[in-house]
Amino acid sequence: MAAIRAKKVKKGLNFSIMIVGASGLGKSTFVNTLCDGVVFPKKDYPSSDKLTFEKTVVITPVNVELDLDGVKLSLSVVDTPGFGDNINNEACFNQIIAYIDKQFDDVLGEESRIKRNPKFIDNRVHACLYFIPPTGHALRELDIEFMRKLGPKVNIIPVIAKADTLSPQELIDFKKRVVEDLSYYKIPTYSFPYDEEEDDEETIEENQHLRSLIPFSIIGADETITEGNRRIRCRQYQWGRVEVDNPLHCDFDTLRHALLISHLNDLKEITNDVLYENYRTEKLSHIKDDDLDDGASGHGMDEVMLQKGLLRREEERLRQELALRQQQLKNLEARLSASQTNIAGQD
Ligand SMILES: Nc1nc2c(ncn2[C@@H]2O[C@H](COP(=O)(O)OP(=O)(O)OP(=O)(O)O)[C@@H](O)[C@H]2O)c(=O)[nH]1
Ligand SMILES: [Mg+2]
Repeated sequence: MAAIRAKKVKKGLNFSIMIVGASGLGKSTFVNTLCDGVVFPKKDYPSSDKLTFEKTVVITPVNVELDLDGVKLSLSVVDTPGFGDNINNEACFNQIIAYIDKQFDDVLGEESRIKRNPKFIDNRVHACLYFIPPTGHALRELDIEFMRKLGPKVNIIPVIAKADTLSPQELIDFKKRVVEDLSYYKIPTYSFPYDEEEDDEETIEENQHLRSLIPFSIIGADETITEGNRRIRCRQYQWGRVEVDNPLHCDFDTLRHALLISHLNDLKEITNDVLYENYRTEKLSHIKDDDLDDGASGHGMDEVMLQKGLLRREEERLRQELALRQQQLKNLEARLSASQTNIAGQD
């Protein structure tokens, strides 16, 4: 398993994550912290004496090239507008879900083409970080509803935003309550799956540890200080500072490693083999139902075209397979007749 992973990692990788959550929870700051650079610059507003982020109002995918110990990772980060202060959260939800669906549809469309487009870019979202506000109470109805909608389409990783605003004990209690809620409301989240029989002990232990950290506590910061030759990313307060990369202060570094290194392939595989496959099956079964209901002239011409495309592709695949088999048969016959000639010659 590790060998296969290492091989894939060497080739250069791409990965796509989405950041979702209520407004002002530090989503854009997190992106900058994750990429260790300024993906979203701060703006200087005349009404304020502080530099601050521009509010994210549209879904913004950005591509960032990262170098992880010599391994190139092309990371697509999809920042989404914060919801919660909005009268119409529904519109915001729909916009986010439509984005995820659109990436699935693009792949489905591409698969149905006879000739693949070499320039096609697969933008399916492999992981969605869901930012939970650090209320210290429990999950809000809004969070439950949204995560339940998102869960069947994307690997959700719940995180507690601005974890530095809770005391260590408050954080422990809050995490416990969130875990109870996730289970009680049957919210499908990415669970760092492992197989007791197939996986080695180290993998099982690592995954159990990561599972025990859900929901990951997150601190985002743009500030960096230097102590000796140590570069520290932190938020400073009068009483001291909280360090982003210190596992004693929050789970940021552990989550970053899991996302971008250790579990990147697993998240991609689940996206392709389970989430996309479910989406595809459902979509195609709808096409069939629609055809039965309305006949081919009914609504959804795009979908009829899509189904025709899939059939055409299957036909092409069978034709190619037939040609290959015929060629193999010819080769076999040629070898057979050559060996018969040889035998006749020996006689
Ligand atoms: N205490 C604390 N503040 C944070 C943290 N992360 C970000 N902030 C601050 O929270 C404010 C909002 O941060 P943003 O990153 O713009 O939040 P956002 O979720 O992108 O906001 P919208 O785009 O409006 O949804 C900024 O002033 C940040 O400096 C954190 O981990 N802890
Ligand atoms: Mg933002």
